[in-house]
Amino acid sequence: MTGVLTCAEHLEWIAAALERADLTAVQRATATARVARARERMADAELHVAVLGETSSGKSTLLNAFLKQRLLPSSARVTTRTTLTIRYGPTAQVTDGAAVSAASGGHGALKGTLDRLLTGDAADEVRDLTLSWPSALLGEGVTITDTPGFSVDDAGHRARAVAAAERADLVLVVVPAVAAMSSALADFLAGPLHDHHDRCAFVLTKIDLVDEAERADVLDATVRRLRELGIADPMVFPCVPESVLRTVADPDAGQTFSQVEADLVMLTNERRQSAIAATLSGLLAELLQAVEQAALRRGERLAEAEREIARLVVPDLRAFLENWSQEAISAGRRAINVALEAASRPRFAADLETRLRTAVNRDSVTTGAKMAKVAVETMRTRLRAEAERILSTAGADANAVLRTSATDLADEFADQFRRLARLAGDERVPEIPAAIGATRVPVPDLDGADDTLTAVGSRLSSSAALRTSGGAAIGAAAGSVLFPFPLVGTALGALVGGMLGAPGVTAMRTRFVAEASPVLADARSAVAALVRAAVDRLFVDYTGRVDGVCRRYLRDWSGEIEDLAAREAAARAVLAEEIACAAATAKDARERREQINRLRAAMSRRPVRIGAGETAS
Ligand SMILES: Nc1nc2c(ncn2[C@@H]2O[C@H](COP(=O)(O)OP(=O)(O)OP(=O)(O)O)[C@@H](O)[C@H]2O)c(=O)[nH]1
Ligand SMILES: [Mg+2]
Repeated sequence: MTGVLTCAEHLEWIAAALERADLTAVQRATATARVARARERMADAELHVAVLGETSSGKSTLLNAFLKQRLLPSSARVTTRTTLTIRYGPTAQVTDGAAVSAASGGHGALKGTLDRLLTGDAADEVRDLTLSWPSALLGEGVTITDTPGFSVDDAGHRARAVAAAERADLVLVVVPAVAAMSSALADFLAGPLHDHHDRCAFVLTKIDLVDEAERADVLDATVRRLRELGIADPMVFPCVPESVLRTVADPDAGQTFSQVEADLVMLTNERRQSAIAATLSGLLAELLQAVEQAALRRGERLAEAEREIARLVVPDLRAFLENWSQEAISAGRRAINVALEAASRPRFAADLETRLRTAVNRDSVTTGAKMAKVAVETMRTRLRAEAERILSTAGADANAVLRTSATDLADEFADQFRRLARLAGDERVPEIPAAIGATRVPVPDLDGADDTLTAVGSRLSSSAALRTSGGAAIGAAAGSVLFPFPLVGTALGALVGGMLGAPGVTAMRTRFVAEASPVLADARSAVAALVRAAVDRLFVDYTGRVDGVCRRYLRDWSGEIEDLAAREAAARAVLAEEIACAAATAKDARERREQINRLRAAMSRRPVRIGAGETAS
């Protein structure tokens, strides 16, 4: 932005920037209304003066003084209930914008209508109440608006006063000399008038109610107070509007008010251009602030989109799946290990030996052959059951882990896909099957151990040779079949053979159990090795299934992901441009606002003019 631009140029720039801005419906409506008002203000050459003050401060009386007759209702109570604009017109008449009522005619008819519309219940209904008056008040092309007291909260009095203040180019704030320090005035100056101090002038009324000797002090105190309230060099016009209306009683008083009126006419004349420019620049400054904020918000949203892109991992689908598969594999490994640890429970060894002892000590077990048979049966049942338990636990746990991992993957993938699609300008939601469902992780068998154990048991129990004579050879053969490990098989076989023919069943049982224990331990570790081997195969199967999941994702989604990633990259390039554009708009709006504010400050710098008014009288 270079040079000093005109309001019209600023306004066109603002309107275009607002078109592009991301605004909520409410923000857009406010901005559109402001632009319309700025356009209206530019097209309108009239100077709008609003008279504001607390109730009974003398606003309507001041206007009556300008009108030179008691036309507007005034009283010591809350009187004016709605705004009335007085503008030049060839004939005296009252119109209501909503055309509810209109009146013209003599003083009495007008006064009656104004009384009814301004003070009665009708005041709540009327809109744009206007009094046309056949002489220009405070100069050519000036409209003056009387307002309800801003100190009255009821029935929208304050709201109407605030609206009038916002529309005004120049505000005459009526301050009664008898209560110049009120907190209601301080609040109004700090609130609705806060941004309009440069267009306020103060009319200190009712100065006749202050002792003559104290008038100068009251004026000084009022100026001091206004400075404290943030008005750098307040223009204060002390006067007695009532005096004009009492001309019969006090002809000189009317003359002194005329001086104040002449000062105000001069003020409106002098300040016409700058006041209108101040109104316009105030509107433009507000709009520029809205544009800057919208641009900053947009920039922030775009930057967030960039950060969002940086957080996405799915565009590199292989890496995304690799990451998942590593986690799924270690989770599966952990689950399987936990199941395997249970295999080395010492309690199981003790339990196996107790069972063996109980089986051998049964009354029916009196021969070596029977002992061998029950030993094999016990081992078969228990070892088999334990091995199966371990394997099925490991299998089920691994299966559960894989199912959970696959569901997590599906969720994470769907989420990432959606975010990527959105960034690429696509609102699609992918349909991703929960991946694994009820698929069973197979439990590998124990390499035929069950068949083997069954065969050995039946052969041992039915072997005539074992029942009658020393059967070390047969026992060894049976043992070898029972467990395909030379050490265990041979040891058990030799044990069974050596037992046969020993004296005394009890001694034989004791010896059998003692000798059988280490054999059992060996059998257990042989089965444990079988289990470990089976678990290894289970793990291989598990990792294969994890790979299968990854392959399926690659097969089903890599094309789509590549496509979305390419579109997102294109969108990102546009985004980068938009971010730069939003930042430039924000900067431009800020600079324009600063320029306008500088101009406005320059316009409001002027010599202190404190009207001598009627203090001198
Ligand atoms: N003595 C004296 N009385 C005044 C002066 N100006 C106004 N008054 C009286 O103060 C009272 C209130 O005046 P209004 O003009 O009705 O006051 P207002 O600010 O319009 O009041 P609302 O319409 O209620 O907001 C009336 O009784 C006036 O006669 C003045 O300069 N001197
Ligand atoms: Mg009034």
